Amino acid sequence: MPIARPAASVALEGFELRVLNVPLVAPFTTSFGTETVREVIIVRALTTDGDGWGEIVTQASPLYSSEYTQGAWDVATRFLVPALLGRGTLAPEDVAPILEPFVGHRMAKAGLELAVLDAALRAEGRPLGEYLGAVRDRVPSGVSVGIQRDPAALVESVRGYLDEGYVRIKIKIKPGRDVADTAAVRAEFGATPLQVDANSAYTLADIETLAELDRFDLLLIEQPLQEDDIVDHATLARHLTTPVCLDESIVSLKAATDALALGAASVVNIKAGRVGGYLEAVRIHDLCRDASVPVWCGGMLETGIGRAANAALAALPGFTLPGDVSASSRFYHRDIVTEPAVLEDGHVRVPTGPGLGVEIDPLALDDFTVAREILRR
Ligand code: SMG
Ligand code: MG
Repeated sequence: MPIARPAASVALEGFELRVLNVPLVAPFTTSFGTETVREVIIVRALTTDGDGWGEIVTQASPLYSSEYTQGAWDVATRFLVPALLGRGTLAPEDVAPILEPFVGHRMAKAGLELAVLDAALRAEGRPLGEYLGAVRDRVPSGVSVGIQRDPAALVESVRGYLDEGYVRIKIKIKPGRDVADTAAVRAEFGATPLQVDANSAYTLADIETLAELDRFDLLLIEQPLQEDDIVDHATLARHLTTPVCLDESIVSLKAATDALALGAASVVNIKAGRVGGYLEAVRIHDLCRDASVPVWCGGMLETGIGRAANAALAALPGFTLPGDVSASSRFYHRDIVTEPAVLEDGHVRVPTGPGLGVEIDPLALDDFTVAREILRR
């Protein structure tokens, strides 16, 4: 369903942007590298009716996508924020059209849109979940497990998450760390819903290796090939019994439409940052729902701000698979919100307060801030 009732306009006074360095509880390793600190941009929209918060989910280096933190900071401060402040009074639904002339930079746009949306909804006393069309008050919680030292260490890591109650396991794979790792987890945890994520680490030359994963009864294989390999993903999908899910490739409603038309994906990972905002994310959800294609909510190691918004998004009816919407403690000892998301019976609650429904912990925010700039009208 498209957004049923638009949000009210807000009068923008400015934006505050901060780069945060938030330590991770443990290193997180994917096919493209290892992170020990989450470098992220937090946005605060300053309006005459109060503040709103958003998160730009870029990483320090352009390894997951072409976007990265310093690039997002530059484009936001140089082009995107001035365009929004130039408009002055605007509704959250106006943000994407105003920023549309600037090519790409979807994560930066998404973080700004979320801050405006949060400000508008807080002023109206309306929860984000209700605005987006949530139909659940809690969402099943999956966990993304990074590449470990060896398959035995991976099994122990997975065991810990299952003991905590996570209802679905995703393991990261890369060439040389795929079949044996998946086999080890499947052998130890027979009935566990399991999926793998390659973060674009393969080519069609690896098609027979990827086909070996078919015997592990996986929910899906996520983004085996490059971002723009849509036709190759379709070729691969015809060769595998494991459903192919796209993450990096789905950068917009148009990309999702094309991928489905070509048979490149039978499952879609929706990340608001990657597609330019929560409103575009809802449009992709609607497209997939109409096409009976299951979707799930991806994660970008969000702080409590983005994590609250992801829980709201994941509560829409088409999100029929558990998402990477974990408890805050999966990544952080200390979050920047006063009530970080917790795991309850394998689920994360959808906040019910106005806007994001979470409050910022100003001390934590200050402690993690490494750069700060305020732009005013
Ligand atoms: O937030 O739980 C999370 C992270 C989930 O694995 C995750 N995200 O490709 O899906 C993905 C990755 C992108 C970030 S990797 C550093
Ligand atoms: Mg992924």
